[in-house]
Amino acid sequence: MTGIQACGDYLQAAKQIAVLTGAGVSKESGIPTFRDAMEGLWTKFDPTQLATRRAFDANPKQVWDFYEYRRELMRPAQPNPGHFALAALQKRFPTLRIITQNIDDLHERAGSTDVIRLHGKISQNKCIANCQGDPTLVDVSQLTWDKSSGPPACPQCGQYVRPDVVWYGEMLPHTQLERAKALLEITDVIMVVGTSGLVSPSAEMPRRVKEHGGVVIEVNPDYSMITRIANLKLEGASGVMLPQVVVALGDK
Ligand code: BV8
Ligand code: ZN
Repeated sequence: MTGIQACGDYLQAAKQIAVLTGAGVSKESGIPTFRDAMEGLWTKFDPTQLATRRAFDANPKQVWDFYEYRRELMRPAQPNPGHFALAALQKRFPTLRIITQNIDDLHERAGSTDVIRLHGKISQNKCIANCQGDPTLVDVSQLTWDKSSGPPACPQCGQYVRPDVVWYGEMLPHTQLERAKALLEITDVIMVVGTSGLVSPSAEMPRRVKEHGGVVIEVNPDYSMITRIANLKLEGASGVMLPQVVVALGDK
């Protein structure tokens, strides 16, 4: 029996399937993973140092420009076969839910629904003070400001506008984290796709499932922090492996 067939059998027998995705699932859409070398002027920066409140407070323009650069990188990106395969699996197994660390919107654009987003959305911005409630989203396309000066001011309170993403050292959105925890409690098969398993608390989630007797399936071309606890590893790109799982399930 191949790994693909074994994966299909695990999914078929599952009572509740969760999928945890990371930057690797968007790699074949042309979005560099978080730990890929950054191109151009950003090569000398460590993203984990820039993706912090401290960096923003110290130099709002630098951090704002870092996100504008990444938004530019992401603009042409389209969902890839891996995203579409996950949407197909959710059609086949309607209670399947995706928990994503990614800040792009490719899962939703591929047709996945009810995605649990742990780290926010790079396409959205919010008032740094959440002056009208958490979050106070700000549509910057309606604002005019000197774009070379960095972030605009919140139209309500005048404080800075920032990307609606979770920075290192910041708590994850409470409702999303609670939804993820509740899902994991009833999950008996978790597929972990395209994550190095380096960032917490998402990195601990597969272990939670394992601890209460669940099965961990990893889809990743490389070794990761998840590999050591995986019951099954599909060693390869998600855009190649996941469509094969959908085909293997097709005639069952
Ligand atoms: C928190 C949004 C409580 C921003 C992101 C010391 C001091 C302070 C904090 C900590 C500390 N030690 C640990 C922490 C906690 C910290 C953390 O985990 N740090 C790490 C660096 C050690 N976590 C936090 O701070 C979190 N908050 O814990 O709150 C708290 C509060 C205060 C103090 C302590 C605790 C908040 C974490 C959220 C950070 N924000 N993103 C932005 O993007 O700009 S995380 C960022 O990394 C991305 O969202 C990304 O998704 C995520 C994880 O990375 P991966 O997705 O795994 O991507 P990566 O590049 O690493 O790996 C890609 C994988 O894909 C690889 O394995 C590769 O092999 C594979 N791949 C490649 N191609 C393919 C593929 N797979 C499949 N198919 C392919 N084709
Ligand atoms: Zn405000």
